[in-house]
Amino acid sequence: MARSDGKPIWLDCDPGHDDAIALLFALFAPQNCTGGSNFAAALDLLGVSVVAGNAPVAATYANAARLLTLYGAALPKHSRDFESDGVHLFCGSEVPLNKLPRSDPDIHGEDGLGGVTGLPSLGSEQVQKRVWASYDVPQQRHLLPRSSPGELLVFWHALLTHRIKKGLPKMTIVATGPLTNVALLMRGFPDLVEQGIEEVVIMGGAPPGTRGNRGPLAEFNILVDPEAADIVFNFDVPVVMAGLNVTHQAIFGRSHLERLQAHQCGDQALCDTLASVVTFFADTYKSEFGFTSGPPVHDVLAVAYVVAPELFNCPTTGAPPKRYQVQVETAAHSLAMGSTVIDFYAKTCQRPEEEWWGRGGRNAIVLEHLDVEKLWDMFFACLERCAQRRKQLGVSS
Ligand SMILES: [Ca+2]
Repeated sequence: MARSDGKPIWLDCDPGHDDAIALLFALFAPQNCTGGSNFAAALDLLGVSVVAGNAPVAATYANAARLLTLYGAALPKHSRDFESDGVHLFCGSEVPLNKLPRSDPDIHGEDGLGGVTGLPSLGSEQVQKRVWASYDVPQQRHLLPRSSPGELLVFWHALLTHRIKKGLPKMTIVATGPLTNVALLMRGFPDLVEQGIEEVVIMGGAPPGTRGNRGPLAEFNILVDPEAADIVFNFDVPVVMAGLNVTHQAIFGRSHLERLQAHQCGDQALCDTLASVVTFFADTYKSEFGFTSGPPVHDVLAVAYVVAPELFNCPTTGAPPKRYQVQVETAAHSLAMGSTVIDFYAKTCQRPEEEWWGRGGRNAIVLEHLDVEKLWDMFFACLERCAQRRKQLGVSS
């Protein structure tokens, strides 16, 4: 099929329980999540790349391939298919730019999707087709390609060049893992980023006043690769930050879980798998951080912002999120490593915001408010659309 006319996005992620649900949003978010009958796609997901983060990159790659298969995402016809609605998948960096790799088994299990049931197996024919769909030379006898951010960068070069030459709309990057791959793109092809990227929406960071979750002041994604985050925040392209201050509002509570377990979309297998995602995540968030009402599904916010930025307006004034200068602490010896320092009163901004999104200016929009119930309305609309897709493919229960 031809591509949809939704907003073109690329998802760079490290699945991950909340990445799994972010991917559902990226594939199926409708333009109108509460209107019932309007099922036009809000987004056109061009591809997915993975990075080392919640788990080593081999695991996040396998998880992304299994999730794309579960959701019934279309396969690209070949490695340079830019025209059909296929969703490309690439394996990005296995290490941060300048820090030792670290993963997060206490929250996500050893393989990144601990406790999740009902996913198609890595060795199955459908998942293997997905694993190799965007690689020209399958490596015989291996279930996964070797990690090579070079393959991803070469593909991004071809994709962005194609889109710029054809005059297609700029692509938004949604990043829900450490920012290694996105930083490599910015360092490798700055001109293509300037011409071909609309904005970069990240889940990451913890504004001053918010506790970190994996450092005293640091959120996990930024902590894993602070140098990459420093590059991304200070590139002259709009950056939107969904940090812990706002993602901790996105609690998938008991009533939402019960609604999911009621199988209203008619696809019991899909609902049960997603319920296992949420339940494991709820358990680890309870034991690790004392969240008793449900897990904060951080990563969905970055995708939801692209779909419906009005969900993040101030509930009392209706004002949109504000833009500030954000800088990242990269010093390895500092207790504050990976913290995101925000200049709320613009005391250090040296350049007017209308001309500059880079270093020294107001370089990021910082999300602070969230309409939680509309977010979960969107989740159930995505679920319904995914169930319809799986029914068309004949894979639902
Ligand atoms: Ca993630």
